[in-house]
Amino acid sequence: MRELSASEIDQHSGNLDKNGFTIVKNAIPPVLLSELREALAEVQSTHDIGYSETSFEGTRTVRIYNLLAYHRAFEKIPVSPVVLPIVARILDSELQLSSLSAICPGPGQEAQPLHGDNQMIPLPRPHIPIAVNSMWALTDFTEENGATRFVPGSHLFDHNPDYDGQYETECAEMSAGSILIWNSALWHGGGENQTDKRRDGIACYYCAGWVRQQENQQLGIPFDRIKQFPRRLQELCGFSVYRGVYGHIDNRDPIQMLGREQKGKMVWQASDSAKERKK
Ligand SMILES: O=C(O)CCC(=O)C(=O)O
Repeated sequence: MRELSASEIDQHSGNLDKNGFTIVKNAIPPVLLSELREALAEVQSTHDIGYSETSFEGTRTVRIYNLLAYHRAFEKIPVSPVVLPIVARILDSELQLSSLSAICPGPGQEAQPLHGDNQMIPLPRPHIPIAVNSMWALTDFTEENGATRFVPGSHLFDHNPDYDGQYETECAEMSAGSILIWNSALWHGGGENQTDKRRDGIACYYCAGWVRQQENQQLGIPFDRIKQFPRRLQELCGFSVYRGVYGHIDNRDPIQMLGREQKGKMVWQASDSAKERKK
C-alpha cells in the first residue's frame, strides 16, 4: 500500500477540521480490494448472514460486525498507511479501533436516518474530535446505489439531527478502492439503494484512546487470533495504555499479556524517574 506524503496528511486533516470529511481516492490497491471482497463473501456465506433486523441498520442491508474475528484479510484495514496517519493527526497516536464492520445496502434499501456516530456520547456540541470513521468502498459508491450522504460542516453544529429529519445533503460518490473519512460528529447516513446491485463498504471506526470502544475487541476477538496480530493492531484493539495509565492491569501495559515488552514507562514510574533525574 502506498504511503501518504506529509502534505497529503496536512491536506486531508485540514479537510476534516474544516468540512468534517475527506476522500482518499484510489487508496486500496487492486490486489487488496479483491482479497477483501473474497473474504467478505466467504464470511457471509460461511456464517449464513442475512439482512439486518432494525430500520437503522437497514432491513435490506447486510452488516457483519467484529470483522477481525472472522478473517485475516481484514487485519490490513485498521493499520492502513493511507488512513491511520490522517486519523492519528486528528485523535492523536494513542487512538484505538472502535469497530470494524461491513455495511452493504442491497436493492430496495431506504436511506438511513442522518446521525452523528458519536451522538450517544453526552458531550455538549461542538466538541473536540473524539472519534473518526472511514468507509472503504469495495464497489463503486454512487448516488443511485446508496453512497454515504452527509451535511458538510455539520461536525461543528451545536446539536444532533432529528431522527428522520429531512436535510439538504451531499453524496460521497467515489470509485471502488477509494476511502471516505469523516469526523464522527458529522451528520451523515447511508443513501437509498435504487439499483439492482449491492453497495459494499467496510466501516473502520476509530476513537480517541480515552473513549470507550464501540465493539469490545478484547473479549470479542479470540485471544489466539489477537496474539497473531502485528503489534500496532494489538495496540489499536485495546492492548495498550493511554497516557501511560488508562487501561492498565496491575500497573502494567496489557500488551504484556500477549507476550510483548511494554515500550514506555507507566505514568507513575515515569514521574518518579523524572524526579530522580532532577536530584
Ligand atoms: O452505509 C453508509 O454509508 C453509512 C452507514 C452509517 O453511517 C452507519 O451505519 O452508522
